[in-house]
Amino acid sequence: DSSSTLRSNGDAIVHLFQWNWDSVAEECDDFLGPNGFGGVQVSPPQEHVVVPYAEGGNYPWWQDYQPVSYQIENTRRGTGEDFERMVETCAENGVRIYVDAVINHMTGPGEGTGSAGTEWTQYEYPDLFGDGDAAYSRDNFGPCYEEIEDWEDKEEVQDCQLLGLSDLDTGDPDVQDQLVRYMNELVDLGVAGFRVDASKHIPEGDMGEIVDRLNEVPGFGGTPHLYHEVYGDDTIPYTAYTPYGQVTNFDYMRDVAASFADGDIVDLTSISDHGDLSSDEAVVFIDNHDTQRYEPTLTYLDEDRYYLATAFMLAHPYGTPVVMSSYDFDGNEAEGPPSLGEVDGNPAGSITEDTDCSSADWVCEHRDERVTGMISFRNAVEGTDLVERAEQGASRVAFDRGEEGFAAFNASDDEWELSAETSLPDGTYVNVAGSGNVIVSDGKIEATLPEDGVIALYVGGEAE
Ligand code: LM2
Ligand code: CA
Repeated sequence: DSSSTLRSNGDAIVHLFQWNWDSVAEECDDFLGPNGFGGVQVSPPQEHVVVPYAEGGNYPWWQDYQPVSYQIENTRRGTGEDFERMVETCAENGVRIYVDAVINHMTGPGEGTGSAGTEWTQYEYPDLFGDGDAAYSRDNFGPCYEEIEDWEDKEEVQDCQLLGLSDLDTGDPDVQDQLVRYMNELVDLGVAGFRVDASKHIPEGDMGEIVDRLNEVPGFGGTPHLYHEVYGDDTIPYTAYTPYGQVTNFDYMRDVAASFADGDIVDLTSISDHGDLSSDEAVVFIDNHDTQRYEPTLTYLDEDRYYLATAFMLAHPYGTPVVMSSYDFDGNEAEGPPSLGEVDGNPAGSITEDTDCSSADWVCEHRDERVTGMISFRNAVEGTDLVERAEQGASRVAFDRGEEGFAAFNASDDEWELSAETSLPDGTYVNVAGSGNVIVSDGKIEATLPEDGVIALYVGGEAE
C-alpha cells in the first residue's frame, strides 16, 4: 500500500504570502520542517493577469486573484517545475502545501496577455471558458453579469460579480469539469490541501459537487484538507460551508486581535465556538493578507503585542491556526512583492525575488522566536485540554495544557509577577517563547513576565 507514507509535522500552517516556489522549498528544508510547521499556504499558482501599474502599485500582488488559465507553468513565482520541486521538498520535510484556489471567478474587465502568454478578453479564456458569443460556443458565466450590490441577497452574493470579476457559472458541468481538472492536477502533484478563495460566492451545492470529485493525496493520503474563505454573516453563515471542509473564522480574528490590542484578554481562554464553528471546523488567524491591508487591527507593525496574540492563538487548542508571513508594503495596499523587475522574454511581468528574511523587505513573522517556540509547544501538547491557572486584571492569563504544557500571557505595559499552580511535573524548563528558564517546584510556578511577555513550557522542553 503506497498511500499515507508521509506524516505531516503538526496542524499549524504558515501563509508564505507571495513567496516564490524556490524560496518556499528552501524554507521547508531549512526552517519549517525542523521547527515542526505542518503546512504552507502558497499564493495562487495559476496563470494570472499582468498589470504593470494599478492603484498606486507596480504589478500589484492581487494580479494572482484574476486567473487567465489554469496553467501552473508560469507565474511571477516560477515555473511548473519549480512548483513541483517545492511540493516534493516540502513533503519530504513533513510540510503540506496548501494552494490558494481561485475558482469563483476569472479576470476583471479589459483584455491582455496572461503571465504564461495567454491572450485573454473578459469572458474569453482560450481553451477554457467562454461566454457563448465570441470564439467559444459555450456559456460558462453568469447568470447575473453585474456587480454584487445587495449583500443581504444570497443569490446576488453568489451569482453576481465580486469586484467586477467575471463570475463563473459554477453549477455548469463544463465549468465544474475544468475546476476539478485543475485542482486534481495539483493534488496529483502532491498538493495536500486548498484555501478556497471567495467560497462564500460559490453556491454551497456547487461546492459540494466540486469537492466530491477531488482525488486522494499521494504520499500524505486521504482527501485534500480544505479551508473555505467565508466572511460569515446572517445572509450566508460560516456553517453553510462546514460540510465541505473547514472555514476561516473572521469572528475569531476580530475578537482575538481586538482583545489583544486592548489588553483585555482574560475571557479568551474559554473560546470554543466563535461564529458557531467548533474547533474542528475553524481555521483561525490574527491577520491575513487582506485584513492587514484593509482592516488592520493587529499586524507585524504592532510588534510585541501582535506576536503575543499569535503566540496565544498557537497555545490555545481552538481551531487550526494560520500564521501570516508578509513582505513590507509600506502602507501601499497594492504594492507587489519585492521583485527582480521584468525579465526579458518572460511574459509573467515582474518576477518575485528570492525571499531574504534578513532583509527589511521581508517580514517573516513565522521566524519570530515567539511564533516558532509556540509551534513546538503546540505540537508537544496536542490533544490536551486547557485548564486556566491564573489571571490578573483584564490583561494577564495563564493556563495548563493537560499535564504537558503551561503558558502565560501578559498583554500589558508592566511586568507581571506571576504565581500559579500547574500540572506540569516539577523541573526546570526552557521558556521556548521568551528567554531564560522557569522552575516548577511543588506544582507551582513563580516567575516575572516582562511587558507583552510570554512564558511557554512543555514536557520535552526541559533545560539541560
Ligand atoms: C479574496 N477572497 O475572497 C481575496 O482574499 C482577495 O485578496 C481578492 O481581492 C478577492 N477575494 C478576489 O479574489 C484582491 C484585491 C482586490 C483586487 C482583486 C482582483 O484585494 O483589490 O481587485 O484581488 O485582482 C482588483 C482591483 C479592483 C477591481 C478588480 C477587478 O483592486 O479595483 O475591481 O481588480 O478589475 C473593479
Ligand atoms: Ca459566484
